[in-house]
Formats: sequence, C-alpha cells, structure tokens
Amino acid sequence: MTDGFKVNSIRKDFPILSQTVNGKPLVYLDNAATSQKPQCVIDSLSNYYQTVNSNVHRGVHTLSQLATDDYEAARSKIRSFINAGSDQEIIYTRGTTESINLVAYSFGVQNIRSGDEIIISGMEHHSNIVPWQLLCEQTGAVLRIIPITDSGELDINQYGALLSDKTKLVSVVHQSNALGTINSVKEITAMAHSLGAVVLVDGAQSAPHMKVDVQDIGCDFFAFSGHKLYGPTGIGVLYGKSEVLDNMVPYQSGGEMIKSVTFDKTIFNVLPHKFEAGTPDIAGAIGLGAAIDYVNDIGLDAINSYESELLAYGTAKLEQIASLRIIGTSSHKGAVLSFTLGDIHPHDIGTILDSEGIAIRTGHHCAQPVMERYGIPATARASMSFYNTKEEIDTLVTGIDRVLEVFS
Ligand code: 7TS
Repeated sequence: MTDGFKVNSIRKDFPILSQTVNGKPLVYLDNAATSQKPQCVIDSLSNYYQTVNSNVHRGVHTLSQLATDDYEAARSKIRSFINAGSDQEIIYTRGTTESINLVAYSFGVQNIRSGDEIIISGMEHHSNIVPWQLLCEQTGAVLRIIPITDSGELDINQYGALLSDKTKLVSVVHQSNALGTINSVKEITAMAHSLGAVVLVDGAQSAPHMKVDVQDIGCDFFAFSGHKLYGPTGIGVLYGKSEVLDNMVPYQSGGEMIKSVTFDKTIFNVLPHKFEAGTPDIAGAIGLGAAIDYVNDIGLDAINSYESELLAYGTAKLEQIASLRIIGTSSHKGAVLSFTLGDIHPHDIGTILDSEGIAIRTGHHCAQPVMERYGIPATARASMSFYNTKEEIDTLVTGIDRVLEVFS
C-alpha cells in the first residue's frame, strides 16, 4: 500500500462502512453512483440545523447572518478547491445535471442558432447528452459526437475534424463514469477555443478523485455534484468564467436573484446570486464545505495515488478471470472497473454480489451510447474510493467466482 495512507483509520470516519449487509460486512464499490459520508459531514448538517438554521442573505438577525457566513464560507472553500478566480464564479445548483441544464437553457438558448454545432463525446452521461439534444431540437442546431476508440479513449483526431467555425459549444466529460477514462480536457478546451467555441467540462467523476484546476484547464464551465464528493445529496456546483456568466440571462427567477422588482422592471442581482433563485440548500452547501475540508485534510494527491494502486490491483485480479472482459482499458483511467462476465447478465452478477454484501452498479450507467459502442446491453461496474481496500477487491473476486459457480 501507499506509504502512510491510513485506510483503516480513514474507514472509521465513515460510520456506514462498519455495517453488515445480508449478513456480510458491507463492501461498498458503487462510489461512481454516490459516495459515503464521513462523520464530520453528517455532523455539519445536524450542527447547522441545531445551531444556526435560518434563511440566508435576508435577515439582519444574528442567526441569519451566521447561516449566511457559513454558506458563503463554503462557497470560498469550493472556489479554492477547483482554483476558480473568484467566489462569484461558483454557482450553487442541485448537482451536475442541473449545472449542465443551466448552461443549456441560459447560455444555449441565448447563443445557439440554427445551423450551429454542439460537440459532445460518445462517452457522455445522459445528463450531458439530453439537454443538448433538446436544445438542438429547439434551435435547429446540430449535435456532433467525438467517437471512442476500442480502448475507450476519445479519438482526438476525429475531434479536430469535427471542429469548425460552426462549433459554438463543446461539452465533454472529464472522467467517464462507465469506462473510467480520463480525458485530456485541457487540450480539448484549447482546440475549441482556437475556433471561438465555449467549453463545458462535466467533472462529476473527476472532482472527487483528482486535483482540478479550472484556470489551468481553461474551460468556460465546470460542473460537479456534492454527493459524489463525500458531501450531501441535493447540492452541486457550476463554475463559470465571470465574463461568460455576466452575459448570461438567469436560468430560474424569483427571490434571491433580484436586486429590485417593480411591475415595470426587474433588476437582476450580481453574480453568483443572479443564478440562485429561491431559498437554496443551505445545509447542503455547508455540508459540501465540510466534505471539501475533509478531502483536503487527506490530500487529493494521496487519494489519487492510493486509488490508482487499487485500480492496478483490481485490474490485475480481474484480468485473471478467463470469461471476464473489462470495458474501458485506457492507460489513463480513474478507479472504475466496468466488466462483462461471459453471457451472464450484469443484473444477475449484481444480485449475487449483493447477497455477499458487495454493492456494485449494473446496467448502462446512464451512458447508453457507450454500451452501444461496445455492442453490449450493460456492464457490472465496481467503482472505488479511498476508503476501499485491497482486501475488499479480493472479496469482489471471490464474489465473482461465486457468480461463475452459480452459472456453471
Ligand atoms: N455526469 C457524470 C459523468 C456522471 O457520472 C453523473 C452521475 C452525472 C453527470 C449526473 O450527476 P447527478 O449528480 O446530477 O445525478 N453518474 C452516476 C453513475 O455513474 N451512477 O449513478 C449516477
């Protein structure tokens, strides 16, 4: 194991991990769907409701000011976590899905016209496909797709060939949830910018596992979800460059996002509040701030190298199983092992593993075009996190042996 990575003490921070499921110790390998929460995040939620609960940005009373301070302090933590230039570039949303929809319905509707082109990739989650499809239907724009190579990488030459002065927006995933591939988003962004297109990076799977520097990537938008980053559900982030956000119309309207309202005219609030209509998920934002503190304490470099070790260990183990085929074999991958097992339906694999206390996800992972690309209906997917261990991977392998026995 990586020197000094104290996985056993880290596991103690996550109360859910010490339980049994179906009479077996829980082996949680569904981190790409959602991650577990450390006690400090759980405590931050109950502490908020027990001590300062009140609405933000509207009260002169003490509790409202304390809640506002905590809520805005969390925004600063997020800004620093992804190295954005300023707090006003951090917009709270419900998650990656809402962040992408915000861009499609605000920037997209405002700027995309008939005949324009939007480029996405063949390995997108449905939440980075469907909003663009709907936008194309609405505007007459055309959706173009970067193809995937056999190993599960984006074909960068084909991407170059798709780019033209018709391209208005490029939206690509940083790390694929179905394949694990980590894409060269800096290069993808630079290529799009050279033709004047705006770039969105879907960071749902990257932000929890690697250091993200939005200024270094250079993207115009970066979207991620709190719940995959050890934070609560219901809170997420859209980073946007302030010069791009400034020119965008609000996505939703109501309280919070206005400076003044008369029946003749409404003046919108400044960034980021212009995009945050209504009472937000205050506790969720504060909980996400606590999750970021927790991750920073361990350190993303340490997390990344430990998870890479788990991936290498797991890959070597799974490769020894004759009928197992790993889907997504890029050398530049996050700790995701998507696989098929002969003709056994992934749903059956998942059900048998569950009876052994092992939680994986089976299905198309909301990335149906990826399944189509490989000519399969579904995969079984074990997705790892820094609280997983090599022993748990051994348990997974024993579980797969059990599946093979049942179907032999
Ligand atoms: N983008 C990617 C790359 C994702 O993996 C997911 C969720 C989303 C967007 C949507 O995130 P949400 O928080 O708004 O729902 N991925 C998965 C998954 O792989 N299994 O369950 C959810």
